[in-house]
Order: sequence, then C-alpha cells, then structure tokens
Amino acid sequence: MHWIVGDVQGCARELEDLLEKVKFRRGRDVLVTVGDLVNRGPDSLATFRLWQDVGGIGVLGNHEVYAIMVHAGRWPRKADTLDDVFGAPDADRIVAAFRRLPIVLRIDASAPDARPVYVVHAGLHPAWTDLEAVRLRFERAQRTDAFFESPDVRFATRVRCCTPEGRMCQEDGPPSRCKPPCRPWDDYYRGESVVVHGHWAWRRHYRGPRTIGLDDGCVYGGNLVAYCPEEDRIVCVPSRRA
Ligand SMILES: [Mn+2]
Repeated sequence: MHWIVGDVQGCARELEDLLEKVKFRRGRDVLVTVGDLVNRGPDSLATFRLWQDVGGIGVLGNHEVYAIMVHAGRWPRKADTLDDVFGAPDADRIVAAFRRLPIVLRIDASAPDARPVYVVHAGLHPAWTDLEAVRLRFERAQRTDAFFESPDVRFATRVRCCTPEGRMCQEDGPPSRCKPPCRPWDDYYRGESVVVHGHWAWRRHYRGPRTIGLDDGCVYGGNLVAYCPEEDRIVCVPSRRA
C-alpha cells in the first residue's frame, strides 16, 4: 500500500507516530511525501533519515528548493531550521537526494481497478491538462540550478491561488482570501486523475472533487495527514506541539 503524507517540515516524531498508526510495513508499503519534508520544524535531519530508512519517495517542495539553492550558494540563507542538515557529514548526499526528487509523481496504486494518482507539492498550472506529459517533461529536464529557479518549478512548488491564465497571486491564507480574478488552482483542474498536494497549511486537510490537500499544518500544531489510495482512506496524527 501507498501512504501519501502531507508536509512533514521536520516533524520527525509525528512521522514516526503516523507510520506506527498505519502499521507501516517496511519493504511492503511505500511512503510518499508531498514535499517540504524538512525545515521550519525541529528535526529535519531525523525526518530525512527516517524517510530514507523506510525507502521513502516523494516530490520536491519549496523548502527542498531552498535547501538546494542555499547549499549551492545561489540563494542567501534566511532564518531556517536546517543547521542539522547542512552540518551533517553527508550533507552533500542529502542535498543531492533533494535534487533528484520528481516535481510531479504518478502513483500506480496496487488495487486492480485503481486509477493512477498524481502527487505535486503545491499545485498545477491551468494549462497543464496532460498530466503525464507534464510529469515526463519535468522528469527529462536537467537538474541544473536554473531548473530549480524556472517558472514551472516555481509554480508547481508554490502556487495557491492563480488566474485562469496561470498568473500566481501571492496572498497567503484560506482559499476565501484568493482575490478575484485569482482562485484556488484546483478550481481550474478538470482532469480525471486525483491530484494529491500539500503546501497550503491555511487550507488544512480538504477533499475536493478531484484533489486532496494533505497539509494540515503539523508544524504549527495541526495534524500530520496521510492518504492511502488503495483504501481511499485518510489517517491523521496530532502534532506533538499542541
Ligand atoms: Mn510548501
């Protein structure tokens, strides 16, 4: 089974709690993270180690982009909680693992009649109607520093509200705060496949007609949320900070 998990943001203990709650079977189940595995929370390095120990896969979040670009010396360092990652003896290897993360990931659930589920950190551009083509275009791109600064990567890892033409609007807050003509990106999504995403803690966990948001703000005292496509089931654990 696949367990697609919302933004962990260095909340390693909650990730442990969640794996325990779903009775995660190493080597049989697959942990899929929606990006922002690290930063903001207390235990980024432990989170990465746990994710790697269980053979985790997942997509690139804006906080991984930040770690990549700071490590490369391209972006200035801001306030972060990445001392443990940058100071690790294998920091280069960790950041290299971030560089390889897909932007759009397809999950082929093992249930016989299950449709593929797509995972992206923030959301999809209104023009990205052929998800498989978009996924492959990202997969084939060279992982240069310029790639991580490209408008498409920026969109996929940061969008919340946008115009029908795909201009991002930067308001943070719940979807009701998207100012017209901006709307939540998923209002424009008409595809058949379910798209699972994170990045919108203000929105909390929600379930739309074809999209599922898993960022419930664990790092801010909310829940860490997981979705199992095979069983069409949501499992949550509370933040230990609450
Ligand atoms: Mn994010």
